[in-house]
Amino acid sequence: MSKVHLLDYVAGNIRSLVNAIEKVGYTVEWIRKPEDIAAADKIILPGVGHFGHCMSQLRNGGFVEPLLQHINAGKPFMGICVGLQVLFDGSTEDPTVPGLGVIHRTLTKFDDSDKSVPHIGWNSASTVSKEGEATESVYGLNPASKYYYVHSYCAKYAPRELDEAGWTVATVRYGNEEFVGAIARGNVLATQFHPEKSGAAGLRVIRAFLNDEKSKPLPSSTASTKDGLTRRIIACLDVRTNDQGDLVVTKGDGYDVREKDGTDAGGQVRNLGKPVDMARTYYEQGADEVTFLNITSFRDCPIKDLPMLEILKRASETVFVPLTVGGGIRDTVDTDGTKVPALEVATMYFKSGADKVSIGSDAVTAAEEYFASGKQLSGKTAIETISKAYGNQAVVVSVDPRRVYVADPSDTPRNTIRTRFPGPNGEQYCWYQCTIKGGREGRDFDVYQLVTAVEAMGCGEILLNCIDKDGSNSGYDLELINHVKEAVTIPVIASSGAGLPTHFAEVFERTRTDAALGAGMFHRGEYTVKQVKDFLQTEGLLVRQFEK
Ligand code: 1PR
Repeated sequence: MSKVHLLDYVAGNIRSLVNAIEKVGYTVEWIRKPEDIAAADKIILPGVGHFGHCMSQLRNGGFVEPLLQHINAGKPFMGICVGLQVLFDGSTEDPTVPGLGVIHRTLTKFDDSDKSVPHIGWNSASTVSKEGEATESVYGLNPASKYYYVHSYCAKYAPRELDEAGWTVATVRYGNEEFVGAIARGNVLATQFHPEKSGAAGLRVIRAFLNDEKSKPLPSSTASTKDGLTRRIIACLDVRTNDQGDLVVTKGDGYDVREKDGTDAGGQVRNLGKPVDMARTYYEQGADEVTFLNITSFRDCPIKDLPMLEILKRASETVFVPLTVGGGIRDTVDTDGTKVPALEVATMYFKSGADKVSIGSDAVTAAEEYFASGKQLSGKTAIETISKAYGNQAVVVSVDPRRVYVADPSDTPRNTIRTRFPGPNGEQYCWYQCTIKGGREGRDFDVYQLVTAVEAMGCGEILLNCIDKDGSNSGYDLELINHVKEAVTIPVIASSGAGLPTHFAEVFERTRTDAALGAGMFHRGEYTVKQVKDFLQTEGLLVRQFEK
């Protein structure tokens, strides 16, 4: 088998990239030291997290000069995400750290006054000529396809500096900003998006680079998709062991995952199927992301044997869209008494194929301490340590709130809203109480406080569940979503309550949510992800089409 050299200079999720390279028929050789570069024919440089951290890893490792020699010798080089960014002169993310200086532009942060940042989701990368027709496919790029982006900094598109320097630029628009989605010149290709997480469209780009297919004509029928971020649909699998010890996908209603049998203890744990098989099914139905939530955290299991690690390894071999894993991401004591920091737990998940980790209970505890300390950051929380190492786009906080009704806002110090759905005694106001331990323990702390604290700590996205709505098939809590969207600029995923395709249209049309999640309605086979996306398209909403 032909091979490609991979430079893993910064901890990150490269298992998915290795799986994607092997999927297109190549094997990976690792670059461990600078001398290995001279022996490499093709090199791929991945990268997640901070520009400065990645550049300092390259410099401290002695890789900069050999990489520039490889590029200047005309040998094939591909940079992915921060692996694209380091090709530039620099980035305002770390103004004192020079880049490799191959592309003479400086990256800047997205304007977050009119949109969520990071830019997370599926967007275009189009080399459509100024006359508007798509003429050629540069390295397999297709203006009709969508690709997965997750970044806060970008290279604004500047025709003079780039095109006149001989670069072919695939541009992409986010809000009112047009930036570089992919860029190519001679032996160099770089993508801001993650081709290894962009389904078949992304695999096509990796295959074209590895096969040295710089350009080929596009079918005349190719039409560009509408510019902009698609509506992101996420399938969520709550995972736990059933009473027979088997790992199953289950689903609660109001977080109660046991069948109703008239007893207080409840019946069997709902068994809705096998996690890896169901994840693949949802990928093939067009899910834009898949989330696994380990809802029992396997308390008596050695860390290295966590069943979710194996699930991620197997799922990432066939699911080429982002994978998030939650449940038990916190400082932990192993079964032998060894202390295992949250960062180490997260690293095990990233190395097993996760792209994002989701933190629930621990985030509430950290946020309470943040407020108790007068909004001082300790630098020691799971959120801070993991986002510092892997970038904020790798850290999701999962919120498990429930409504607490009050007759008047003055009845509580918590952040209240006026609700259109009065409480049991006609209360016109409510606040959203944070809970931990899967909803089993309520805290005197509200969701508005939680999300503002975790955003300050470096969380990149909010998974906004709702205990009152969970499993209800009655639609999302739109008031909760708007309440949270007023508090943060990071993306929010609406979760809990979806039962019909119209619920997805409703949440996108009546809130500013950045994504919408479904669980029970998919697991029970009532609707497929494709049916939801097809319905959204008929409603005029932009969705990504699954490509085989
Ligand atoms: O606290 O960091 O160990 O994380 C535990 C994680 O497990 C959290 O993300 C928490 O939300 C989740 N969790 C814990 N217990 C349960 C439970 O159900 N007993 N699942 C649970 C919460 C939320 C979604 C669900 C949506 C959509 N489930 O996973 O899928 O509510 O459901 P629907 O579309 O069927 O309405 P930590």
